Amino acid sequence: MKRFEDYLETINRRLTQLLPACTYDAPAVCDAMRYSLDGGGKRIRPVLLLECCRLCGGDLDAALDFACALEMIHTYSLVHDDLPCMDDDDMRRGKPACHIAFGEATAVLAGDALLTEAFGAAANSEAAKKTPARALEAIALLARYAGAEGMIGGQTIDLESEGKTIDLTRLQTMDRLKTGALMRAACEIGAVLAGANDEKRTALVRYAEALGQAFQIVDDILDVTGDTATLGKPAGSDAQQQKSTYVSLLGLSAAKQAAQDCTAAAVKSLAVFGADAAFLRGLADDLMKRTS
Ligand code: GRG
Repeated sequence: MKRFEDYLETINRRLTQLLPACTYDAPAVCDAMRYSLDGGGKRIRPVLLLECCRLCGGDLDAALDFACALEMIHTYSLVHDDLPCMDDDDMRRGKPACHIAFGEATAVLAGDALLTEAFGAAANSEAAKKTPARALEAIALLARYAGAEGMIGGQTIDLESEGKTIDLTRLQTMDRLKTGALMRAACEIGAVLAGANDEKRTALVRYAEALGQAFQIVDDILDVTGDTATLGKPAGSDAQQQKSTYVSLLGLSAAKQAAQDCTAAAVKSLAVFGADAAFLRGLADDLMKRTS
């Protein structure tokens, strides 16, 4: 997928520029931030943001720092999720987790700093200069979807649910917040920055919700069927932590069917864009077939 690679290159180049140079008085935290952000990540969320912006006729250069901000927030969530007080995982993106490489306290600070820098990047973006009202709305969305009403809320349900069996409705709520909220942030912010009309914005929100659900179901499946080397993070950790997942509640075969159904729903929601949404359709299919 040529367009994916082009986005990836642009995002990675800009992330490197945005990260504070390690000439600060506190280089350890900068090293830990770079280490966690560098390489290994699929960059799905920033790619989604840029593509949704393009699809709605927006300015990609202006939106780029929002895309990077979202990846910083996602990366902070992974750094904190791996901490001993959370999932206590030693490996992430194919290398030792941040707290293993830099120590727990520095990993907490690196996550905090990535979250903070993300809002700085959004506030200082080209979009904020060119279309300040849209950028302000996008910053509010970023806060809402990353916060207690979004990803943090999902992580809270996750922690409360450890060692218990939760029902499918509760699992879906958890996934909608923990995983879906940042997917929704990506698609909705892309639309908002482009000044999309309600019809297009709603279509992209529906796409994001179904895609986020499919993404998490595949994550649950890979935790059972994948191997640690390919995943770049420990396989089997859901069962080890006695977490309820799509696979534990429905079984592998029904979970695979659910992932296909959600992917089909995501694809269907793009009808308003016609042929121009081919990239997003292909992305949904590729994410369902992913191995890591
Ligand atoms: C601890 C603040 C805090 C939040 C935790 C997102 C999250 C909430 C935890 C991460 C662990 C996890 C399994 C989340 C579900 C979403 C998910 C599958 C994340 C992994 O996303 P990928 O596969 O990761 O896009 P890469 O490394 O490719 O960027």
